[in-house]
Amino acid sequence: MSDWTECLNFGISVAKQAAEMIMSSLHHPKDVKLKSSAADLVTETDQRVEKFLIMTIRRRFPQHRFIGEESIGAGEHLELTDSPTWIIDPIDGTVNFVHRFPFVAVSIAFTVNKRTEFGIVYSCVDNKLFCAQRGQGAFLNGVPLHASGQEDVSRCVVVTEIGAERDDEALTTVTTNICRLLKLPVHGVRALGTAAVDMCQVASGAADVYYHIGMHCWDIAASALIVQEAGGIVMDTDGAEFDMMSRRVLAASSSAVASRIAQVIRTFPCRRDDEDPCVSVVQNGL
Ligand code: LIP
Repeated sequence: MSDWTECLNFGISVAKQAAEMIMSSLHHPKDVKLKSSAADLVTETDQRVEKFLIMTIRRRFPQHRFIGEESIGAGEHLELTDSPTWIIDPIDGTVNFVHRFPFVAVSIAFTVNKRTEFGIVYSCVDNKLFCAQRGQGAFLNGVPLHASGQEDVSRCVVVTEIGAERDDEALTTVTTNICRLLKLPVHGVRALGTAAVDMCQVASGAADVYYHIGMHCWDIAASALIVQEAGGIVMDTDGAEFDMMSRRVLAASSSAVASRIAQVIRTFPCRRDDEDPCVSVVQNGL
């Protein structure tokens, strides 16, 4: 079995440098542009950090491939192959970054043969480095992480996101899901504005559930492995096997809680991350 520790250590070193770039820009004026909706933002810092990460990693590992949020946003084709691939969100929580809401993270996942070998989530404001290497556990600043193991859904804290979609179907689904969970009941529902950090709360046991419809592979590829290596469950929102390209995820403290949440939440249609926009337009007659 290959050991990707050298890549992991290099990934941690560049994630820390990226976090310094983000923190040095957090309190400065930002050039903000819109992407898919009025709530889906990008700044020149997002683009500069992603360019730094890809250039620096490519110089060290020239044969590796990359999937970067802002590169894809600029029109690059998204294809996950068997090659060693770095899946990068340079600033997860861009809206938070623009508003200086103190939850922004660098998220870096590394896949080989389409399987995540390690994940890194660096929460910049509170200097929390979450990381995991397949089969070797999950850690927060070097201390082992363990999911809560909670099996009673009525004793759960649930983390989710409103997301960037603003159409009626998405907003109705998102708000109805939150109401259905509150009526179960659960102890509470939280949203930090960054999927990666949201999901790491399940790995640390500070939350018991994270679910989201509409996020992207770069938001959750790293934190999905971190949850799994911390003993948590990661699956699709209907209980099927997790598929990082599906734009749906359910992470939980236990199978019992995961199954109960999967019964309650509903989804809305999202184009897969790896779906060719032209093909789906033709197929759907859009
Ligand atoms: C964000 C996610 C967050 C979601 C936002 C956005 P970004 O990613 O982490 O969970 O609610 O709509 O997708 O765009 O800041 O990298």
